[in-house]
Amino acid sequence: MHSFTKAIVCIPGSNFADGLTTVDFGVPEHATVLHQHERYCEALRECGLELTTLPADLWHPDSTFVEDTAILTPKAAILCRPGAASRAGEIAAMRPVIARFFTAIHNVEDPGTLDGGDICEAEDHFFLGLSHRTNEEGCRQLAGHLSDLGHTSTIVDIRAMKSILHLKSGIAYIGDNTLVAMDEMAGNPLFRGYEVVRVCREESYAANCVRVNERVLVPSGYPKLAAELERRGFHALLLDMSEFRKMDGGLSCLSLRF
Ligand code: CIR
Repeated sequence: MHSFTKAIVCIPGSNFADGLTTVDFGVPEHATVLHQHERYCEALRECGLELTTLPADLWHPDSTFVEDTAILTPKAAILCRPGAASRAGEIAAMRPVIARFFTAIHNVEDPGTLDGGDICEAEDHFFLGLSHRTNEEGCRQLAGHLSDLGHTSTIVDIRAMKSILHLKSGIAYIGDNTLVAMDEMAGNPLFRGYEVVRVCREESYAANCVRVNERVLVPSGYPKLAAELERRGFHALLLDMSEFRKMDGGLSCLSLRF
């Protein structure tokens, strides 16, 4: 798995709680949101990343979930086209930031929609989640860009899965040919050939973990997965994500790593 040197993050706004959500875990507490975000940023720095921190964007309460705005590969960036109308404007804000670091920038065009949370990079292969946010045309356009860049991809249809918003709510690639997958997805034949760490139902939320250089960031409060990762030789770094979970957000969504 290639290593990362940089990440982009965006401070959650005071209206973070006005963002989209499908779960009923209560209203995020703003001071705790900020504290958890700060700790997340610190963890990325501990993993050796240099951060670009964008100020809160009050026009877009979901904008702290920067991962949904772009796909960053070693060779190029592909700007997404969010499936949720309230998030469309996040792309215009992200474009100049991405342009500081990437000369090759591609776009997903209408009628394609694509959220970064649906895209799981596993070395040279990408899994493209077909979801209620990312449509077939979005997948088709992205597959074309990826193919031009020398990558292969396969579509994973998650539209019938009520419990997850994005593909990466349910799976993560953590290097060493290993996928972490929620129980419902672990047996998917598309993942044959990978070591699959199955996440039990009670710990489903933790399937959204992130390999960053020597560490795997894992939400705290899911001890079985953390122990299993350690047993397999991965080094878990635990982060409290309680407030982001209330807005359907996972660990991966809070940064763009490259
Ligand atoms: C949304 O519904 O778009 C946000 N409240 C949560 C986005 C989470 N992003 C992700 O899983 N990649």
